[in-house]
Amino acid sequence: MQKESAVARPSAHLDADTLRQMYWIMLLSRRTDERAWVLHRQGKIAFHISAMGHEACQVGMAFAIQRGVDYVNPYYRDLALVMALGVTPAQFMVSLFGKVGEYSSGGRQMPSHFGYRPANIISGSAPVATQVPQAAGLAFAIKYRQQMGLVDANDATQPRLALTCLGEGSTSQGEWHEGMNWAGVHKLPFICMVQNNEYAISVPIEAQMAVSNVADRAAAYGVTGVVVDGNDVLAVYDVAKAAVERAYTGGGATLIEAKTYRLTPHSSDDDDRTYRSREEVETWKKKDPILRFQNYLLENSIMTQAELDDADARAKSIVDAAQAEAESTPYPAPEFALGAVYAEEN
Ligand SMILES: Cc1ncc(C[n+]2csc(CCOP(=O)(O)OP(=O)(O)O)c2C)c(N)n1
Ligand SMILES: [Mg+2]
Repeated sequence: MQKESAVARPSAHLDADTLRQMYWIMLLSRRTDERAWVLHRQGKIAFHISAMGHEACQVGMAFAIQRGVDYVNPYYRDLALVMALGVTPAQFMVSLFGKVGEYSSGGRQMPSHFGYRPANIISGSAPVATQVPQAAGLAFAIKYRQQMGLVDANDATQPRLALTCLGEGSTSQGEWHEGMNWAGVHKLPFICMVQNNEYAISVPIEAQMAVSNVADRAAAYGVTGVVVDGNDVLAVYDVAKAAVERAYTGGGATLIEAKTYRLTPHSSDDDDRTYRSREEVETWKKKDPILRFQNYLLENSIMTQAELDDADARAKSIVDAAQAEAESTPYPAPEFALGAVYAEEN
C-alpha cells in the first residue's frame, strides 16, 4: 500500500541531495526575508514585501520545472521562487537598497518586481495579475514555435512551458480570467500557481469569491485544476511535477491552488492587527513550512540537527555578507533612472 503511493508521488524519487537543496533555498529565502524586515524597521530601506510562509509553495514549484530555461512570470511575493532560479541574497539586498548594479531593472523598479534575464524570469508590473496574460502569451509562442518546427518540443535547452504565480485576491482581476481562458482555448504549456494565503491585504477570501476554491474555476476554462497543501513542499512538488509533464507533453494548462498563509503583514507598510487576530497568526506559525520540512528531514534521516544548525549559521553569514556588500555599494546617479527596465543595454 505504502509502496503504491510512493510510486505515485514523484517526490518519492527525489534524492537526498535535492531534498537538502530544497531546504537550503527555503531557509536562505527566510533568513534574507527576515533581515529585510529588520532593515526596514531600522529605516535603512524604504519597502519590503515578504515571502515568509510561502516558501514551500514556491520551492516545490520551482524544483519541478526546468529551472533557468522555462519562462517564469513571478509576482512580488516570490522571493523563494526566484532564489531557486538563481537570484542570490546579495542581488536581492542591492535591490532593496536600490543601489548601483541592481540585477533586475538597474533599480528602476521597486524591489520584488523580480526580473532576471539569465534565468528567463520576466519583469512584471505593479498592477496585480498583469503577468498572467503575458505568461499565457509566452506559452502560446512556445507552442507556435514548436508547431512551426522552429524548435524541437523535446529539447530541454529551450523553454517548454510558462509558469506564472499570483495571489488569490488577484484572481478577481480581468487579466487573470483572460489569461486562463487563452491558455484553455489553445491548450497551452502553461501553469498558473495561485498562492492562496486567505487575504488580499486586509480583504478576506470570502469577500473575493463565492466558491470555496480558486481551482474550482479551472473547469470553466477547460484546464486541469488542483488544490494542494501549500505548506508541504513535497506535496506541492508532486502536483507541480504532474502539471509540468502535462505541459511538456501537449496535455495543456494547469491551475494549481496552493493553500498557505502569509506569516507577516502584507508589506512593510501594512499593520495586520487591524484585520486578523493574533491567535489566527499563531495557529499558522505552528504550521510553518520550514519547520515542517525540518521535521521531515530529521525523521527520514536526511539531515541531522547538527546539519540543520550548520545550514542556519551559513545562511546567516551569507545574509550578513550580502547586507554589508549592499550597504557599501553606491547609489546610482539620479539620471540613471531614465534608462530601460528590461532591455539588454541595462
Ligand atoms: C490592479 C491592482 N489593484 C490593486 C493593487 C494593490 N495591491 C497590491 S497587492 C494587493 C493584494 C493582492 O492580494 P493577493 O492577490 O491575495 O496576493 P497576496 O499579496 O495575498 O500574496 C493589492 C490590492 C495593485 N497592485 N494592482
Ligand atoms: Mg492573498
